[in-house]
Order: sequence, then structure tokens, then C-alpha cells
Amino acid sequence: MLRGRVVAVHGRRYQVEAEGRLLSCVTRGKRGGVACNDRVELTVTGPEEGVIERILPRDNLLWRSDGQREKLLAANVDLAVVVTAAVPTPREGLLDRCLVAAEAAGVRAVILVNKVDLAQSAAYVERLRPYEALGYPVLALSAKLDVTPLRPWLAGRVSVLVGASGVGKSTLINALVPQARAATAEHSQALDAGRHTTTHTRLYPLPQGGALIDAPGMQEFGLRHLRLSELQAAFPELRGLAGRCRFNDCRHLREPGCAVRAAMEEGRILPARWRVYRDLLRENGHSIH
Ligand SMILES: Nc1nc2c(ncn2[C@@H]2O[C@H](COP(=O)(O)OP(=O)(O)OP(=O)(O)O)[C@@H](O)[C@H]2O)c(=O)[nH]1
Ligand SMILES: [Mg+2]
Ligand SMILES: [Zn+2]
Repeated sequence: MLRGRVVAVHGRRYQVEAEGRLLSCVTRGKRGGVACNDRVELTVTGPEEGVIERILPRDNLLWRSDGQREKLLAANVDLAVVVTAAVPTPREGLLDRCLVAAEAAGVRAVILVNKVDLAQSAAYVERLRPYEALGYPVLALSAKLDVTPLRPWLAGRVSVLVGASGVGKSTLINALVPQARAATAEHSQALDAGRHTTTHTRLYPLPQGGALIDAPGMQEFGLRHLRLSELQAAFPELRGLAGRCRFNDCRHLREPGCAVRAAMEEGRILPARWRVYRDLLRENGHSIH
């Protein structure tokens, strides 16, 4: 039995790096459930093939769940780089859902605004500045011009790029990893049609140490697996207000004496963030009065 690490996920086929070899692997039966950067034990079944027998305990797992479908983004990561851009027009709440997934997984997150060479970007960066007070540094750069501001964050870490389709994740990969040659959308038609350029998840070792994971962009980000307490814990702005509401079990929706609603009315909580919180509660079936 070999130990290895999953460096690419193509549906139910996994590329595993084990003792200097690259093996194309499947799981036993129809189990699946293997994430990029999982540490696994495998049996070699051919010159370049293997079967994953076991996933070793994970430090963390970033994933989303819409209805019945579970999408694993990456395991054992040190940093989630949530990539966004003014173009294509961001979908309301998607960035926040990425941040919630990172919080729930216990993964540190930074926000990266790409495409600052575009005129629309300056206002967008300003709109995101308040996220710094929540603990999410906001980096702004252009993958086409200069990725220097991102480098210190990646050094020696395993980081994953998450974000909508078309924000420039693969373009960032190509700028940071010399031999990567990840496919990128060269024309926006593909994006208008809702097509994704990157269709699988892949880990790229960084020349200066550490690694960077590129994943397909998402249009939606369900978090159906999070319970009420987990959702609340994933919003940093709610943490400081715990226990300040009139009711112990306040869900911060329309209850009287709610400290969260009061903070929002005083401008201390972003209404757009609260709406994401409310929507997540609703999607997860926590009844709303
Ligand atoms: N103007 C500008 N365009 C950029 C920049 N970075 C990427 N793009 C363009 O944005 C488009 C999408 O880039 P990709 O790197 O394919 O986006 P992605 O996030 O990997 O998309 P998916 O793989 O579908 O998730 C391409 O046309 C890129 O050339 C940038 O800094 N400035
Ligand atoms: Mg891509
Ligand atoms: Zn409340």
C-alpha cells in the first residue's frame, strides 16, 4: 500500500502523486468523495494505475452542497483565496457564501479583487473594503499585469482559488506557475453562455514552495450541510453580539430586541451580509417567523 496525495480530480477519476509517481486512480465501488489535496492510501493496479483504499484524516474540507449534490473543493488547505471581479457582474451573495464555507471549515480566507485594470474595478474594491474589518484582507490586482501582491500570501502554503466562473482564477494560476498553461476563457462569449472554462480541480506546486489549487468556477454556492449554530458561527460580525439579544435562541431575523438587527440599523452590520445569512437559514429549512 502506498501513501499519496490527490493532485487532480476529474469526476470520479483521481490523479494521485505517490512516491514520485503519478497514478490515475479510482475508488473502490462507487464511493467517490475524494477531494483535491486529500492524503490517501492506495493499491497499485497497473504501471500507472491505482485504487484509492482510504482517505487519511483531513485537517479540513472546503465543500458546497446544493440539495442532494455535494461538491468537494479541496482538502487540507491553509488558505482560501476568494477571487472576485467587477466583470462579469458579481452574483449577489456568492462571495459571502465562499467566505462562509471557509469559516465553517476553519480555513483562513482573503478576498482577491482581480481585473483592477478595468475601469469598473475601483468602485468595486471600495465596496469590499468593509470586509477587512471582518478579518478578510482585500487584495486588488490584475492577473494580466502584476500578481506581486498575492505572492506573500501563498508562500509555503497550500491555497485554493474559489470564485465565480470568469473572475480569472486560471489566469492567476498561469501568472504564478510558470509551466501551468491552464486553459482560460479568451472571449467572454463562453461566459455569457454560462459555460465554465475549467472543468476539473488541479493542484499546482509553486516554484517558491507551497501549492495553488485551481477549481471550476461556480454559479451557485449551497451550504445545506450547515446547522444553525454553524451558520451563525461563520459570520464574524455575529460573534461579538452573541448573547446580546433579548431571546437566548434569537435567530436574528424578526425577533424583538435583536442586537443584530439593531447593529444593522446603526450601520455596524452590512445589510447585504445579513441577507445572505437569512437566505442560508431559509435554504437550510430553519423556519423563519
Ligand atoms: N481585463 C482583465 N481580464 C482578465 C484578467 N484576468 C483574467 N481576465 C480575463 O477573464 C476571462 C476569464 O478568465 P479565466 O482565468 O478563464 O477565469 P476562471 O475564473 O478561471 O473561469 P472558470 O474556469 O470558468 O471558473 C478571460 O478572458 C481572461 O483573459 C485581468 O486581470 N484583467
Ligand atoms: Mg478557470
Ligand atoms: Zn438576534
